[in-house]
Amino acid sequence: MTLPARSPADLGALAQSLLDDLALATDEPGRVTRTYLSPAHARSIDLVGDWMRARGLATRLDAVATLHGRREADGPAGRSVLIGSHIDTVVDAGKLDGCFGVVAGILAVEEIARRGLALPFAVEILAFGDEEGVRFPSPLSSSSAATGTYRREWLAARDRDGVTLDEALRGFGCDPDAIAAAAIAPEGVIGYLEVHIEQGPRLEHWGLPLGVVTSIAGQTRMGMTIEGMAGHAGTVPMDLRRDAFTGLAEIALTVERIGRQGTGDLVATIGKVAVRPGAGNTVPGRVEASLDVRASADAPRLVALDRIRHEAERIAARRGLKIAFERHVDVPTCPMDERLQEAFSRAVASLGGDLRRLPSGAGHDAMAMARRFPSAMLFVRSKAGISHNPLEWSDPLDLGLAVEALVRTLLDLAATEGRV
Ligand code: HGY
Ligand code: MN
Ligand code: MN
Repeated sequence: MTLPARSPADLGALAQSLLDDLALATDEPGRVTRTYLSPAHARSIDLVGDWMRARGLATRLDAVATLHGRREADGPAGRSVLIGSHIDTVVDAGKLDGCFGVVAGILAVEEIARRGLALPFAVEILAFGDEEGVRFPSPLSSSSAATGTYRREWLAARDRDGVTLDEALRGFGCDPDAIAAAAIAPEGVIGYLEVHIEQGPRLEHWGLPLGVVTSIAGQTRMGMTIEGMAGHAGTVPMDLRRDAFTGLAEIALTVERIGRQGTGDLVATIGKVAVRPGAGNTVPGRVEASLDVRASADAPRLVALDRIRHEAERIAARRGLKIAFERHVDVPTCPMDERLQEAFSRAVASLGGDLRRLPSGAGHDAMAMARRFPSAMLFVRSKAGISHNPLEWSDPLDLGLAVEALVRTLLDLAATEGRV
């Protein structure tokens, strides 16, 4: 029995209601914070898993707690199309980042079934639990497991309570020793599609609801540790101090200056700082800070990193401080698959309006998935480009258009499957 196709407005309203429900799965009542392997992550797996099962998808959890929802092909078993994104969030997040990509996949698969349309391939929806790398310095770890590129050293990483990722996985009922089995064989996969909010201002500036992603900016994420000497705020003279925080402050302004001077839309950010011992009447003896450097081309990013490191070491030496860097992430600029970009583009064009392609400054699971599968992304307009912020918002009509575009992309791939 076929049912009338839902309009983009209806699809968008439905997507928004699911996202509103998912946002209630939070570790911090009153705001959206859902970190990897937390109680909120467990609740989100139950909720999204219910949505998948209610729509006839077979669900399973892999060794790194990625939730899989699979719809088999109509007819003889063939290859599969992967659709996914992440359901973990940053601290005090919006409702859309990552989560909408999973909701869009679920609604697109449902919509194809409602319309009585057949797909000659399976569709597997992946809800990744660790894209942001907020609880552990292990961004993209879930999608890395899906592509057999997991870094075993992540398992020894500790969260702010000293719990290792290995312990957290086992406490969650997962088996770190089975991570290799989480890798999806590339032979049977047509490609990976990710629908995601733009998290930037371009589509809004162009007056467009959707855009096709050309490439994802390379990024390097590091930890900086600066050691000085803690001391009494009332007795240590200013010229005898080895203040780790003021050392970081000078380094932070240097990072900003180098970021501003960079090319290739270079950006450089210090987003997280821990000052030790953290007492108001004590000269800071130690500071731990994050460093995040990105650019749409690899050369400007690598040049900036060298300059930052060199100048930070000079500042530390002049101030009698010791500085150490630890590299957590180093991913090159990631081009998206041309054939899948074309499929997304035809789908967007069929909805009317202009078609624009754009690079992504934000990182995504598609960077990890592209290591093993042809991968592509579709962006949805973000109001004022805001993200990683509770003010993050996209017009539900735009969300519905994205779901409809994903439906049409799957149908486009269905039309060519078997002939490629
Ligand atoms: O940091 C990023 O680019 C992504 O939001 N995890
Ligand atoms: Mn994010
Ligand atoms: Mn994201």
